[in-house]
Amino acid sequence: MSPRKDISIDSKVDPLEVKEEILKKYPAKVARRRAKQIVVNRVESDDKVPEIQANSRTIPGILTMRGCAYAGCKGVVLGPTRDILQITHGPIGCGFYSWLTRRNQTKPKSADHPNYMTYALSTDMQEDEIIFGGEKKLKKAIEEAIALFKPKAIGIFSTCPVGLIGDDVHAVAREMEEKYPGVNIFGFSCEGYKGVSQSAGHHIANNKVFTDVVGQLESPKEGQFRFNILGEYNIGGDAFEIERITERCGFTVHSTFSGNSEYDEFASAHTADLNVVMCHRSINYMAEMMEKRYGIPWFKVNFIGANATAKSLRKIAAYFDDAELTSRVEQVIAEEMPEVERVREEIKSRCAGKTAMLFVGGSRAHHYQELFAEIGMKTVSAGYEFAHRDDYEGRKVIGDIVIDADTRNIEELTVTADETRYRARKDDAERQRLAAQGIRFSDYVGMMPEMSQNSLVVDDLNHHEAEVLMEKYKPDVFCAGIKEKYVIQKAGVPLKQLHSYDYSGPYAGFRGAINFYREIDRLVNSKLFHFVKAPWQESPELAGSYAWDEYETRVSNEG
Ligand code: CFM
Repeated sequence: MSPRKDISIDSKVDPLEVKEEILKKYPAKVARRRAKQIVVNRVESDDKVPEIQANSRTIPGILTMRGCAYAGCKGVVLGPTRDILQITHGPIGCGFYSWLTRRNQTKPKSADHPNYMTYALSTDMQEDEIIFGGEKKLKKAIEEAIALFKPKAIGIFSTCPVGLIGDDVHAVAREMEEKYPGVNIFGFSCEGYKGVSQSAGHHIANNKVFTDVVGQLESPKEGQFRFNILGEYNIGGDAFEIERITERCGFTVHSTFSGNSEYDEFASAHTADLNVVMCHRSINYMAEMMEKRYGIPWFKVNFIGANATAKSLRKIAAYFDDAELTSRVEQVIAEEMPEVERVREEIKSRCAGKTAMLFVGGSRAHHYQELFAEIGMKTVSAGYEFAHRDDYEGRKVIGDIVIDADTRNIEELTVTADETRYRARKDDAERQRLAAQGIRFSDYVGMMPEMSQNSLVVDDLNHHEAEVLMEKYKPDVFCAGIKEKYVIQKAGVPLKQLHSYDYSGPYAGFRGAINFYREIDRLVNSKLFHFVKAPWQESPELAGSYAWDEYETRVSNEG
């Protein structure tokens, strides 16, 4: 990640004015709250950036881009694992909508290895269960699933009604495990309402995988330089490209949490010698807990962007400190880069100076700025849907984050060193040697310190705000998801989906960078979007005002 803080955005748009324009439409109370989540970026010498409010409840009535805790747990963290049988305990809609929609891919090691990812298993809760309880039906579902699939492990995922009616999925898991001792059965209290967004579901998933899966098997993979990749989910085949590169370099990726992964890899992940973290938001908990219990250090990497990929490979090589490994890594970079550079130069000539906006999840809005910068494009505005302050401002602010009731709702595990299996992988001298090479353990610098001065950072963006941003900045491309895609494109701005990649990918690694450059080139240089006229541009819109504001004014005038 190259610092870009000295590049000011050369634009006629005043971000403060844009902020005012956004807030103008809101009732006073809403405007006050949203003002704290919309920040003009200022990077000071020590990477200090302004405070942004994040990970707080969305104001009712606002059309947020966020998802739920169930989505974060079942869909995001566990979803890409192919041989943990996943049962959604709840009404059928939750299971259906989390069925393959994320485009995480997988490749079983051989034809006889199981892959349950194409299935959607649900207890299909009905009114009867809502009234009389659903535990019986869940037990039946587990027995049926074991008879059909004979899985090693089963995860039970709770949806909102489970918590509301009080079904105890953990008791069911224990009972079923006693009955079927060969199957590891565990439940997740990831009811959709559990947090303010899917971020809560990440934490719940991390906790359970850590307590019930990691450490269950002592079967290290062969290889001298073994590490786990945390927070890489193989969307559009990203993990395949990362595996291709790391294999060429001579590394052994022990387990990916959780792209293209399987149960045994999770269960023995504690035997690896390093954890590298891609998506900090979704899996920092696991990295921290594995370090405390097993002594595995972690640092942040980024395989989005060719330069970032090269930098990350060098960082991992430096950690293992082996001359032969280092020269192999250099050789791979030297072989991969010429093609990347050839395409990059060609595309840069057509894309340089154009502008992008990124509003995605909890890490991609940061990582993808790297790819845009490589083809000379500027990120004028960006934000996360559900990230926390540390993802914006860097982990240095963790101590200052006020823990509210919503966060307290999610269990924070107390983890201590494992009596027999704790093994510090690096001593102080080694850590100092690596620190001298710029390797910062247990750290994430955050998005804002690497963004341009005066760029506009918006947390939990909504439709109204997106419309103002488009009108004011007229960006050449807007990156978000399917919920935003058609509203943005009808307004004449191309939208690139950075969740599902619009049925394309991979975008990680060297080949992924080439794919991305080419697609962005086609999007921003297409004339098509300029001919688009949205229905609301041609016929007048209905306008409304907030009765509450008028009422408040009247009351205060009368009072
Ligand atoms: Fe991490 Fe993700 Fe993301 Fe995320 Fe997600 Fe995703 Fe995302 Mo969609 S784990 S935070 S909850 S990088 S599903 S693979 S694209 S919002 S930016």
